[in-house]
Amino acid sequence: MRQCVVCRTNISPFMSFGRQPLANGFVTKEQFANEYFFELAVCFCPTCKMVQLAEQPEPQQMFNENYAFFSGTSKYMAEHFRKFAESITQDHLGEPDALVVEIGSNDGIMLQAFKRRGVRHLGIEPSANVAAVAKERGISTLVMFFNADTARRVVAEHGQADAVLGANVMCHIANLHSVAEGLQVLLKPKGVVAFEDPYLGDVIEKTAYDQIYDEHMFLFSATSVGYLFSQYGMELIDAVPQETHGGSMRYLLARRGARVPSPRVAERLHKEFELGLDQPATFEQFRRNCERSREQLVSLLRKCKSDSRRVVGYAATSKSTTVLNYCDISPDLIEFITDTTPIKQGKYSPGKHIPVLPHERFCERYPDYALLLAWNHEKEILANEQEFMKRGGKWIVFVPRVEIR
Ligand code: DWN
Ligand code: SAH
Ligand code: ZN
Repeated sequence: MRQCVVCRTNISPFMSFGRQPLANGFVTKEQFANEYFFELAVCFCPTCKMVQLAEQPEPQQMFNENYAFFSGTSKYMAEHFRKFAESITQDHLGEPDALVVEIGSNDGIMLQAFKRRGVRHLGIEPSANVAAVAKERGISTLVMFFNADTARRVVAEHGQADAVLGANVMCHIANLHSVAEGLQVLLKPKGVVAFEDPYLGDVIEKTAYDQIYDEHMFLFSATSVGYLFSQYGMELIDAVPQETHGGSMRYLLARRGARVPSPRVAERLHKEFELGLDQPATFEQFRRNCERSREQLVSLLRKCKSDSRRVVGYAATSKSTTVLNYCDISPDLIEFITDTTPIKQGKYSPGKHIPVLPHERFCERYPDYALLLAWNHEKEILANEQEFMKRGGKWIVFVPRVEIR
């Protein structure tokens, strides 16, 4: 038995993905013998409705000076963050000398839009290598983990913030209580918090189980986010669906009574009730859907192999670590994975040790099939890979269902 991180109710896992390595733990051959593994299991709390990992590696083990994910690898995401910054500036930065703080600012992909507008900004980013890229771009960055202590330090040095932003970071932080306390400290009385993360509703509807890996400690819904922050004198004032990362939700929060909540909040809570996101049976069904997806993907890849077809993985995403390890997909089924990130290239995928090679290697000799491991970037990738398709190349996808396209 474990206790829910949010409300301390006793909980137990509804499913396990077995032994998993760090999702971004790309390794050299010398590191194979000492690779770290942990049990990736997921729990649902019937009281506060938070979906959470039973166990997460230490934050410093995942987020450090060798962090492998650089946000700037997707042009579509850069455009998404430009629009995010624009909507915050228009709707929430009325005050002169307003301050924007971003948690998990990575290489500065979002803050650069505020910098360009001359808005006072600060990024809080513990992974020193990605933070260094942001700093080179002239973006003020504090290389620290966000928590209540960090928030107090920021307030002492810069004052309170008009907007505190986060993308794909809140769901990474196990100590949500310290985050919520930190937001209480950091936010001006009329300030706004806006953060987005992969949405539980999309994960369930699309059987997108690859959103579950070490870094993703939580799968949020409006219901669970509202519950958590209500304990800290804050309320959900909006919930806006996003297409990014295969289906995300942007949550806007303010101090209770400071803003009038949008009718979208009540509508979303009702939709989540209809979807059964508060019911254990929904997660039992999800587990069965994952098992079926695994069987279908493995038998499709085995068939490709017996037909002597070449299959290459496209994009060495964090998400793919769960898929490859859960489905036990080794280099006998996938020749290599192509990825544009220099620090992943020349290394091997976590756990299954599939070689990661630069994009040029993909173009040099197109395979028969590309397994679309970055299915969330499908539009961008297909636009770039017209030539592969012209030459008869096909995509194997597994979300929302296993199929060849
Ligand atoms: O939440 C998180 C999100 C924001 O980013 C983090 N925990 C880690 C990471 O997750 P991911 O690795 O699943 O992210 P992406 O954006 O789906 O994948 C990016 C990877 O795909 C990079 O290694 C670059 C690669 N890529 C590529 O090789 N060619 C991406 C695109 C768009 C491409 O055309
Ligand atoms: N916001 C970017 C990066 C997401 S990856 C984007 O959406 O593309 C998650 C980032 O959060 C990593 O850069 C990681 O180092 C950072 N992070 C993890 N824990 C954190 C914490 N406690 N405080 C601030 N950033 C954190
Ligand atoms: Zn709970």
